[in-house]
Amino acid sequence: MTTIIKNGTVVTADLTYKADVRVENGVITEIGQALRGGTELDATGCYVMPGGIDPHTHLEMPFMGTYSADDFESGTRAALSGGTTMVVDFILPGQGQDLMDAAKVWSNKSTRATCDYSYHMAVTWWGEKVWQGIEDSAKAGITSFKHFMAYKGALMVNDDELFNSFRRVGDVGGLAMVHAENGDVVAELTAKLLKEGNTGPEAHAYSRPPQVEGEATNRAIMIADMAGVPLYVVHVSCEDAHEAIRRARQQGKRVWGEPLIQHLTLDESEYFHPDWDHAARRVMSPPFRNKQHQDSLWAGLMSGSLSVVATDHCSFTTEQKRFGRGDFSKIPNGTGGLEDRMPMLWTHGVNTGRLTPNEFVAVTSTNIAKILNCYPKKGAVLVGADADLVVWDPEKTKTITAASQQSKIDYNVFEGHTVKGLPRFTLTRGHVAIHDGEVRTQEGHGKFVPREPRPAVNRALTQWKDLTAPRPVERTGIPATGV
Ligand code: DUC
Ligand code: ZN
Ligand code: ZN
Ligand code: ZN
Repeated sequence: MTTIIKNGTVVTADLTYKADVRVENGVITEIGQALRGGTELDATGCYVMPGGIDPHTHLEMPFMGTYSADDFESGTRAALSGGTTMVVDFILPGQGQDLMDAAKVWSNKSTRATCDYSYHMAVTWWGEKVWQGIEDSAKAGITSFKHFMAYKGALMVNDDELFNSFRRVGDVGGLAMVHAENGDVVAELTAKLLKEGNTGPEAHAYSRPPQVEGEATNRAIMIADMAGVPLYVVHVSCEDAHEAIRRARQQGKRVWGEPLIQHLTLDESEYFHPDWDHAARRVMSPPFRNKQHQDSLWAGLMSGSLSVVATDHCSFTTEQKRFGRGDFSKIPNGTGGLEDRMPMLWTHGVNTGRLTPNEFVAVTSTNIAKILNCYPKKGAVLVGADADLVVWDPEKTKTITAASQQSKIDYNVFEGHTVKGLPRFTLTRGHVAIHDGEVRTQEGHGKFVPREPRPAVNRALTQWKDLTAPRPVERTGIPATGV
């Protein structure tokens, strides 16, 4: 089966040039001029780019007494519809559960995926079994490990657990990841707010101020430095966290930050909307912030101190959000965005002049493919790479509305936003899943993408290097003990 993408402009993270692209049996086999022979897709006026990679999704995840509403079928259909051709979902082992047993549960769920996927493993508790599970996970191609510093009493790990797990992850050549919020402070603030009668969705934001994120981000960076492991900080929402990441990078530490499209384009005023449902639908952690924080995130993307734009896609229906009526702490945390990440970032990033099309490719696809060690199979337009491609029409517009979305939920946090820049075609390993607005996804087409470990590069740069082989100092004149 041969497909030729004709008359487009190839845009990668570093090059822009006119060329046709030949796709055979799911991979790119030729890039050149006036290619012939096969089914042709007309890319006139369009950019041919690596499909997006969303490294942060929660599909069909058990969480806060319910399950996130989008599963691997609807979630990946939404992804492809918006030009994203790979998702990385989080395996969430229960307390005491073997990591690889949890991996089996995820692997059953993801048989329905319509595009390729990989996993991060969450470390939600600590013990002998987890120590072994980290190695087993890495051997199975799951080489990134997420730690929750929040959700006390559920997913949260303490600093001793964080340090032990980080060291183990470093030893297997893995990547440590954190949800960085100070869970102890969040729990105290939540209890205080509820006691004082602050029960509405706006109090969710008050319970998680930027300081809890800035503190935890800095702590995670320092612990990763002492453990000798590279660190990826998910959903960076504020200047306080960004500042810690910027400083670490400037010191030569291997630290990456991931802002979400929601935090880049929506702000805290959403929580003060008079309609309870409107506000509750936007409850997520970390919460939306004010304009100053948004400006900081955009500056980070523009300067390169922040590397990846994701979604944390974790969708709940209005009915599920209503579990928290009368108590904001029971509103399931999470918002959707899989279908809208690429068009929203193009509209607010490229069309405004903040990002070049090449930078757009970098932050939506290539950077994360490199960080997660699946480049150039993914994130590239190169001969031999998977034909995960998006033919992007920069002139195409639409107004986002829940009525026409792929996600299963009954609303969209970007409702009413007009975007300019949308896929004309989306290809997943050669299969044309989105064809000029028509959805032709195939349930079960998606395959697991295993990833190789790599050496813990952080070691070479940190001060910890000097302390790796501590030895006692020979001393004379030791004072006598006692009086
Ligand atoms: N934050 C959310 O809003 N939802 C899922 C998990 C998380 O950390
Ligand atoms: Zn999180
Ligand atoms: Zn998440
Ligand atoms: Zn908008």
